[in-house]
Amino acid sequence: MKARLIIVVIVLALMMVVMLVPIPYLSKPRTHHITLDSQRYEYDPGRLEVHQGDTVIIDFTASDVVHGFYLEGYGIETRVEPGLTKRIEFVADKPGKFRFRCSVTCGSMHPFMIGELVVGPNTTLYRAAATMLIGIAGTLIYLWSFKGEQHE
Ligand SMILES: [Cu+2]
Repeated sequence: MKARLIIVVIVLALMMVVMLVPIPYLSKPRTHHITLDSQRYEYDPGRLEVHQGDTVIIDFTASDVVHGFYLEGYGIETRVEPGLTKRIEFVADKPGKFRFRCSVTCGSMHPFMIGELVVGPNTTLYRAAATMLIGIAGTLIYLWSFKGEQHE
């Protein structure tokens, strides 16, 4: 009897820990302020990393000629003239990898002017899934603890 109570307490405690222990940096939505420069035929930086739910503010500039920014999956498009700054702001609500590419024909290698936005998973979802698994495992262990008794 006592062993069963201990199982229940341990399982509940584990669920609480997984659900509530803060993981700084990952838990809270952040605002990323990114300066993205473009010139033939690349973006600097070429890869942006955020997490789902984060707000992304991009100050988009061009160093040589007019360049564009088209973000696949999010359908965001803009262009900027050299010397100017275009602000792009959005919430990264879709997880996954998305390419962004130049939408202005800027030269012979223009089709290869591609960057990547990586939107990492929402950790709240992972926590919920982990909590559920612990709950299921705990329930199975609890039920299994009755197994021997029924035959006695
Ligand atoms: Cu281009």
